[in-house]
Amino acid sequence: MNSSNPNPLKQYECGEFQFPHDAKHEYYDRHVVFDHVVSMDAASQRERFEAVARSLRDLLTQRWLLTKETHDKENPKRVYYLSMEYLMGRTLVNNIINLGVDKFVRDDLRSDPRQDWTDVIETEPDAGLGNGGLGRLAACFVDSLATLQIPAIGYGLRYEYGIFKQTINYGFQIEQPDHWLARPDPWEVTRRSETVQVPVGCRFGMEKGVLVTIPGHESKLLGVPYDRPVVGYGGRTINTLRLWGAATPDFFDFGEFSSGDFVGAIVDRLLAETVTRVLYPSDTTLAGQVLRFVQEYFLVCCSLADIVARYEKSNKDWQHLPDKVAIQLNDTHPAMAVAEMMRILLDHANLSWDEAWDLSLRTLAYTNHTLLPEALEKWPVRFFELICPRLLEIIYEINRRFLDDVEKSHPSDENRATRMSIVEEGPARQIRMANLAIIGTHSTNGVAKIHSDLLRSRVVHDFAEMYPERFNNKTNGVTPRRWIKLANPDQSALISEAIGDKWVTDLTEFRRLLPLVNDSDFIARFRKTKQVSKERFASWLKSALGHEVDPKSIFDSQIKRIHEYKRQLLNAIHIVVLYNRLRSNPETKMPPRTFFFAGKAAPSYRLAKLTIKLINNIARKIDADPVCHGRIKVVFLPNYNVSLAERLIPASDLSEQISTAGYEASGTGNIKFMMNGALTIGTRDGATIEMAEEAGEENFFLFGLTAEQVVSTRGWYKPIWHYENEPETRAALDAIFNDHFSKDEPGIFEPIRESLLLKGDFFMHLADLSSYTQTQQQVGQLYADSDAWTRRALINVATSGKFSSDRTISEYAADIWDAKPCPISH
Ligand code: 26V
Repeated sequence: MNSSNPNPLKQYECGEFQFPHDAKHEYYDRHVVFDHVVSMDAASQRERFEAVARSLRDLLTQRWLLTKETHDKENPKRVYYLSMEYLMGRTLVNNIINLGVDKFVRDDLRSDPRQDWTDVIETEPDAGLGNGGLGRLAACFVDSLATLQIPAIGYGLRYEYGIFKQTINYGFQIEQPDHWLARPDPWEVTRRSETVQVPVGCRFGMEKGVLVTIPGHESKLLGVPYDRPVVGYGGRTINTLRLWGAATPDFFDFGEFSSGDFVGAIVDRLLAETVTRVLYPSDTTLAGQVLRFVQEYFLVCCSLADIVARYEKSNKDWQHLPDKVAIQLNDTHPAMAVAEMMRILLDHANLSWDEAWDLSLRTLAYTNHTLLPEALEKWPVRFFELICPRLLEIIYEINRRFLDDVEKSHPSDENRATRMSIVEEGPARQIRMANLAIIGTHSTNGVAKIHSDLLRSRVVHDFAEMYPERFNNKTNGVTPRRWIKLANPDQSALISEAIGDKWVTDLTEFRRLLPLVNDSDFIARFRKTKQVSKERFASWLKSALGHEVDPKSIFDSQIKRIHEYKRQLLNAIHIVVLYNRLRSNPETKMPPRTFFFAGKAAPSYRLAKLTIKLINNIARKIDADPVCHGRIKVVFLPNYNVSLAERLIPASDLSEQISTAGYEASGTGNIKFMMNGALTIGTRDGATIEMAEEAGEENFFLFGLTAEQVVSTRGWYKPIWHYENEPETRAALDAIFNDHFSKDEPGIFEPIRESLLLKGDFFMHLADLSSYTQTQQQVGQLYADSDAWTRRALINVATSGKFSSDRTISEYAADIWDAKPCPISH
């Protein structure tokens, strides 16, 4: 293929028909005018956005095709990443950066005088196809895979509604639907010809808005692929993110399914299409729901059919499957892949059980992302019986053989067999998806050192004992393209001026900043970039949400899903401690601070939603109190998403990573703050431990109980002791529980009182409060010495190199996948 740009306009310069504008704007103008049948003057910003995006897609199309052709020709081992979530955010600016076409965009596209560039960027909705960390990690991983030129496909679902939009009404979270595909998405390419069929053992119906199964009839769903380009930095490899949309076959049998009822048949059809309508907005528990189960089955079936079809196109012999295919399961959500791969190898390839098992095992690998017991998935056996009975047969056989092995190694240890069985007995038998994933894959990894250790030593101890060689750690990382270069152009420019720009693809280069820690001129310039980011954020905040904040105050941010274990409450209680100090003595010395919170609570998570309400009530009260003016301020930013993180992280001075030790598997926000020159106040949890190791603990604000101490304290921990013996703790809690922040809503925070004081404070807020308060005091003192603060911030940036997702992906490629780059020629 010739990779030079063709001129798609030539065909229009025909007879008296001419393209309306000069050739300089050929792509862009053509898309504005012809895609929307609108004059250049009349086009809306949205139409201009679509035209810019389409022009970029034109520009990358040939590289995208060339990537595919090269992979087809060279037949390298490919990585297939299976994930129910991809939290992509916006694509336009990311693609401009990764393609390296700023200049093209500046000169050609932005010269449209009617185009407001900021507006055009902001018209693009965030692709919010994920809940939080796990989904954003998948997005960083596909970026790194493409940048490292590893042949890879990300498979996921094309939810029409992403994570809900959060608004705040009287301090309460309100959920609104996020119809991000309301308008045609310029990045996606529908590949109808590669549609796959998904057999389902039943029909579906709707009862009170819930998808239910109707046993008796087998049916079929169709999976239609929607492909999105994943541009590697430098634009050489362009991989594909393939999202499946559910559809019903055209050959849908109206008679059989709906007894001649034409309208009923159409309704049935629409029902099948609900399968990919909406993302589940929870990241912990889910009362067993058929729709979520079908979504997981649908992702697995479509993706494996696609993977196997690709394999069969270029390979004759099944024996080489693990040499050509590596499938990574992002948590247990796609763990049915273990059974589905076995089904394909047994029923389609006609292999023996032992051959099939060996190939399947060597092809699949699993990543665990949580230690919360309630987030470990279990599915009722009944769902399997109804929807995919063959997979259940296979799971039973896997379990039978597995339990035989357990019996051999630990004869008559029935408890062990009961603990390790894939099937959990009980009134409603359930399938333990984590057990299935560990037994059926050659690798199980955690996402930070401590997490992998706890996984081995506590959560799945029996399995780690049985298969020690399968367990490993891959500490998370994030992509420096989006999280530094795109989000923080000022800091990026300064760093590139100092050390060149190799860091964009080799973040260990950041270490070369270390000598500059003693360069007072550089330190001043580094501080200036932070100040500029803070001012930019403050002015955005004023215009977008009407809040006024002081860019000279400490910008202190806690932005993440709202969860008890993440302890937004600890932060809130500390704010009340400060507030009380100011009220009792307005002369109290304390550097001005703005506390930013952002995050969504699962719609059914009562306590998390009440925490949002509490933060908002505290914010309102503090705003109204003159003693707090210019001293402390609290802002809850609604609708936390990738785009908001890109704005706030570069503007933050302090990052709050204050989970109860042992509960945050890794965290990835913590990493983004470190790279952008914020200091961290945090517990020894997740990747924060390794970050402090890299930067040196003296450059971190660590506090609180360790994971071991949390466990050993639990037995005798009495939160009430802290209430009775720590005057500031007591005063802060009294203020909250005696309705100081809720005069018109008496008793509203009672469930928080119950949780903290009556039900044992499971996440140990009060145990860590005094240590947290003291450490916050040290934060304030250091901030007063702006040189010392900035030096530490620079040390943090300089030592953040380990946490590039390029490093993480290189480790997966070397240790788990045995995958190598496949360079695409120019
Ligand atoms: C679980 C469930 C279960 C119910 C149905 C919907 C649903 C959706 C997602 C999840 C998994 C949540 C696990 C998760 O997001 N873990 C986070 O993963 C990050 C990336 O590894 C890590 O940095 C965070 O510490 C960890 O909490």
